[in-house]
Amino acid sequence: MIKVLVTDLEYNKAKHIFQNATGFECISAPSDEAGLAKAIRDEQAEYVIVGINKYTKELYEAIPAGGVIARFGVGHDGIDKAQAKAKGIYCTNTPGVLDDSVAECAIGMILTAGRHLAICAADNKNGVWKNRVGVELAGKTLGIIGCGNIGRKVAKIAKLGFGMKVVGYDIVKGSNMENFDDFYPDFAEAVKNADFVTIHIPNIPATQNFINSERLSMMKKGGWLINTARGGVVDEDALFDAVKNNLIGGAALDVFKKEPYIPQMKDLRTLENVIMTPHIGSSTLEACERMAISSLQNIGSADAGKITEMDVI
Ligand code: 8YV
Repeated sequence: MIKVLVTDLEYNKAKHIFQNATGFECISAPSDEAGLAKAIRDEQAEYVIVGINKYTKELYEAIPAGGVIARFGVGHDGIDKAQAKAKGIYCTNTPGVLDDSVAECAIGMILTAGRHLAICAADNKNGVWKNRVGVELAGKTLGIIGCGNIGRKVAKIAKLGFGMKVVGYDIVKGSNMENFDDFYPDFAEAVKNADFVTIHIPNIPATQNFINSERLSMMKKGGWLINTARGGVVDEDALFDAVKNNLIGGAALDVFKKEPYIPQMKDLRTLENVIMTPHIGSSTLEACERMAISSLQNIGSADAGKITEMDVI
């Protein structure tokens, strides 16, 4: 049996997969680095499946050479790949298995913003019956920041499903852009007429606070910012000021610099036109099953010495 430690949040997201994976003994483990490292040593494990936590030292010291850190998901900004490589540890992720879920979540946030669904629902729960006039998505312009797998999936839904005009921004124009009406390598051009701007870029050193006060000022007045990517790419205090000062219409955020959310200098929770969800973009039954299976497949390939079959990051 291949022993695998799975961080508790991820284990619980796909418990039925981890409990019934033929050939694997999957054990739930703490998500914090010290607790996870201790569990690895106690279980003499060489394979772990982890979520989005940032791991900086003890994890890499606990896993033996030839072991695997398998991300339950795509973004791997929490993994120190260089440190892992130096210790002969493989790191993998699960590309392509959560695109629909995250894209649908982004579209849902656009709809929620456009029709004030979150505040209307909250009002009703509080005995407030208040009609709020929103906008149709049909004919509106959607700016997509980052035209990779998820960005292109959002474009398809927005264009074919809602009749939106889709404008893409990226540093280079890739292929499969058939659902984009326009594309610009210039951020200002891509967002200046956008009623909604959705972010789908990775959290890397070059994208830290990519959405800053300058870029927010380039957005259309009344436009909404949607973020289902990573909190690191948005300057949250600049966003607070842009919404507070009505430079933009509002923001729908599923990811934050600190998760669970802790305000930077200014508290986004105090703004009516900021919608906040707890990093649920890929939290669907289907995506969690696929992330679990893909993570186990990567570990199985490593255990069989089939390195070329792994989604190495
Ligand atoms: C998390 C994500 O991995 O894939 C990503 O980059 O942020 C998410 O899918 C997942 O929520 C961890 O449980």
